[in-house]
Amino acid sequence: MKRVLTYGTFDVLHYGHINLLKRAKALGDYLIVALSSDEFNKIKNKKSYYTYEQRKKILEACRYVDLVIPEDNWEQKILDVQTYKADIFVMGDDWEGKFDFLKEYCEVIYLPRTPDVSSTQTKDYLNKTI
Ligand code: C2G
Repeated sequence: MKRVLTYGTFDVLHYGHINLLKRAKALGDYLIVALSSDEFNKIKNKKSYYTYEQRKKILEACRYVDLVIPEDNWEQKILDVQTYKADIFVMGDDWEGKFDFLKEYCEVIYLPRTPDVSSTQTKDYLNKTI
């Protein structure tokens, strides 16, 4: 039973997120998503359209996601890997190298981002068309 762990805000869920979640799940049998809390988004300077609870509900409806846990800070990853017995840590390659410190605890894989789609782009487009 290979357990995969990934992190993110996943606001205004789009096919780039789904591509990431699908490939992450395909690396194992069980996918845990640590979802950025609204407070942590502030620390990341990210303003999400949907609240944590709304983003959690949307992610839980995704067939590739088995468990959603909160991401509250930058420092929790090592403890999360140990607590949830993650075998593989996965992130999009915009984070390439940033989490290599986890290699002591689990496999670290960066996957190519899906080009030309982002929550920001979608929100900007919708703002223009309203
Ligand atoms: N992603 C992707 N392709 C896109 C957009 C996003 O593969 N077109 C991936 C990102 O690389 C990330 C995941 O989808 O692995 C979630 O993206 P965000 O919600 O933007 O995550 P981010 O704000 O980068 O948070 O501690 C880590 C942070 O919480 C990561």
